[in-house]
Amino acid sequence: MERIILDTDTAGDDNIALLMALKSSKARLEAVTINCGNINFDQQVENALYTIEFAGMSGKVPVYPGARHPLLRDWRTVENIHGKDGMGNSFFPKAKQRPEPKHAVDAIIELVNSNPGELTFVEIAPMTNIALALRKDPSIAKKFKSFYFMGGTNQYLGNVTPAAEFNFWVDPDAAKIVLHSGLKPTMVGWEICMRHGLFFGEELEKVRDIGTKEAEFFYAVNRQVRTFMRRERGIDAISCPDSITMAIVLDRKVATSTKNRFVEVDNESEISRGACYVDEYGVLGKKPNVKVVYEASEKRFKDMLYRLFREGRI
Ligand SMILES: [Ca+2]
Repeated sequence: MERIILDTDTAGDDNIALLMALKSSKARLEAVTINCGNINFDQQVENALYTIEFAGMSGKVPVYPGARHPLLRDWRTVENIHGKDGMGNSFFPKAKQRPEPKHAVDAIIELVNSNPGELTFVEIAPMTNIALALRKDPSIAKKFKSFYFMGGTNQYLGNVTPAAEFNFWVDPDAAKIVLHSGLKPTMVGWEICMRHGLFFGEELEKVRDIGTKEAEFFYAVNRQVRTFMRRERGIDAISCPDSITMAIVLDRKVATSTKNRFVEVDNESEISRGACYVDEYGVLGKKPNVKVVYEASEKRFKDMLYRLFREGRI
């Protein structure tokens, strides 16, 4: 049983990762924390609350709003990718559950300190909250059971600039703090999503035909991403970086190859802001600080999602 804290900038695929954690028999979601990133901050909070209600878990999983801004940088939100509401322009009704008054950073510190060695942290957003938590109480770095993040790239193209993946780009300073904190995280880079975490048009229509509310939810929250990918990237597909990360957390066999590597992020230059460097040959002579996922099983990942769509549970 994984007891999970999920940090999210809730839009599009974040909702699916959240739904997976809520619907997994192998996980208990202890808290959701919200980090600035994809879209308007308060809308992200609402999206997390809505997804919890959608899963029939209203009132059972607390949502803590966190950092509304990266540590040092300005950034741009991506409503153009996820829709104005971050939910494919579904404009779902407001959930009954309201966010907690406590700040995400304090919630993380308290939860980890009262459950040392027990909690798995899943980061599917820029890393501002966890960086602030690590600055406020550095001792928590050694108190996670495990730590996974979706972010960066391993010898691959960026998606927000030629150099950088979005989560690392939004807050490279926070990513730097986390990488050098002694946490030993597992990394799922953007390339894993592009190689193994795409749903193409025909598959999407098949998902829609399943006709359950979970299948329809998946189709709806990703609708705008599909339009964006068609128009801007020239492929009829949607990308699932956060849900493939959650699949790896829930079933280790989804990650078929991992390597310990030294990973660094560029938080100094402007053109390469947020660029991620995985020292493949160990030329820097630095001790590996990250377990990098090199390959994943697309079949295992999608089988898990299809189970969720058909049976409402995984
Ligand atoms: Ca995300």
